[in-house]
Amino acid sequence: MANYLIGDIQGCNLTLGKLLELVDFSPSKDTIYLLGDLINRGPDNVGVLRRLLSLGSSAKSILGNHDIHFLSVEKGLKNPKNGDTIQDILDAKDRKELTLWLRSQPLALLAHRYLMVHAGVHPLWDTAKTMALAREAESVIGGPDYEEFLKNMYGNEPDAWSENLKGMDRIRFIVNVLTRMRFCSPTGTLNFTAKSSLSAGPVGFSPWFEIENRKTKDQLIGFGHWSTAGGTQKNNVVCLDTGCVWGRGLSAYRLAEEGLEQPSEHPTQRQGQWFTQETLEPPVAFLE
Ligand SMILES: [Mn+2]
Repeated sequence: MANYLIGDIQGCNLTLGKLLELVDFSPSKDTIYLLGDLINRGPDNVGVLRRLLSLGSSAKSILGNHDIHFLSVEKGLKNPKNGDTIQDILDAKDRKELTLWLRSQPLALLAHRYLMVHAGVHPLWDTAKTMALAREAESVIGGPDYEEFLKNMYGNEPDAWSENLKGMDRIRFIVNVLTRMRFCSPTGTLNFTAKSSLSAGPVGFSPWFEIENRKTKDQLIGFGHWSTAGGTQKNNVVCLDTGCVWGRGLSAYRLAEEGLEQPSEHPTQRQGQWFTQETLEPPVAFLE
């Protein structure tokens, strides 16, 4: 009965297979939690999705920005971007089934004491609020206003949270936090101008998990999305994006069974065990 958090797969199905062998994954006993960006930039997106579907309830996924981007390309609302590799899903005979499955995946999960998101958690949201807002956005992505959402989801505004946000502005903000956020101000303003190293944020902004008084500071959180933060394990957060598609590796973090942890001042450090499979796919540069 092992539970694993796994970072951004991005179509690296071969590496995912090897990682599951490495941890001796048994679908009848174990559960893997995939932290979003299941597809894109890597070579075998169809393979990843079919594998996850076939694993049923032993693989639980959340959506990342690349997964949602695919939905808007699939719907014909966006052209593929330079470096996108999602054509294999568009050409697949089970395209419709795979797309429907993606649309029904959540934006956040709460399991084994971990809050799981692709990118981050807003400093003004506690765990219950985060889950409630994720459910709000999921019902739009999986519901009849789906096309309206895809038409309106691109954009960095609004950049601050207010309970009064309504309609697509509200949904866009929720999705931006959960699937794209990296840097944030202490009062919760988002900034999307910087993407690289943790220390290279714009003046006045920090990585979201370093905001001192964020409301989830006592909540264990697993996330992906930020390959330069991959392996980070502090402030109760653990970042699983270890840059598989950039030629580095795909990581799984085995959660300790509840009640069996060793006491430690750093809850994430007493919990998990890391496994990393070196990337087996060709470097992403060769795919572009
Ligand atoms: Mn991402």
